Amino acid sequence: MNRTGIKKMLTTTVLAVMAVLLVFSASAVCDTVDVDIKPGSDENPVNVKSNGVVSVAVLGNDSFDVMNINLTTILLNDTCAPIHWSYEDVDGDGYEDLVLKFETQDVVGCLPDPCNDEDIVTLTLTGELGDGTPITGSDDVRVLIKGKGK
Ligand SMILES: [Ca+2]
Ligand SMILES: [Ca+2]
Repeated sequence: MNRTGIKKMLTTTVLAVMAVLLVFSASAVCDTVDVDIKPGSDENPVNVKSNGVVSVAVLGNDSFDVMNINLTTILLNDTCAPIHWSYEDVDGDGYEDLVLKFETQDVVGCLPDPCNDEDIVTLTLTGELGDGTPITGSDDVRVLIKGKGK
């Protein structure tokens, strides 16, 4: 084998290794899921003074069964865990959705500090499926600071 042949072989080997690495890293990427904070509301207002709960739906579809989600792995912005969950078809598309409830004050704790009235903040939900596949999805909320001083 001449010099060019060896060089060609090395290049091919390097390319093959890179391709394998690429496929491997792609498979480790999170599955993106549809998240709808406050199903039925597009504005998703969150009143920072509220002591209620914020509903967050993870929407199922023909290729994603929300039953596969490992509920104990779910976190909002890496910090808040849901206090309650149920399965219902919130958007009426015929596919069961997962509806999570978070304490509003826990969600407020995820917001940037300071936060201004009418700020739009993106919250990200993460979790894992039963087989360990990571999932992620996000939606925006509109911050409401009622009773603020002038
Ligand atoms: Ca919404
Ligand atoms: Ca649905």
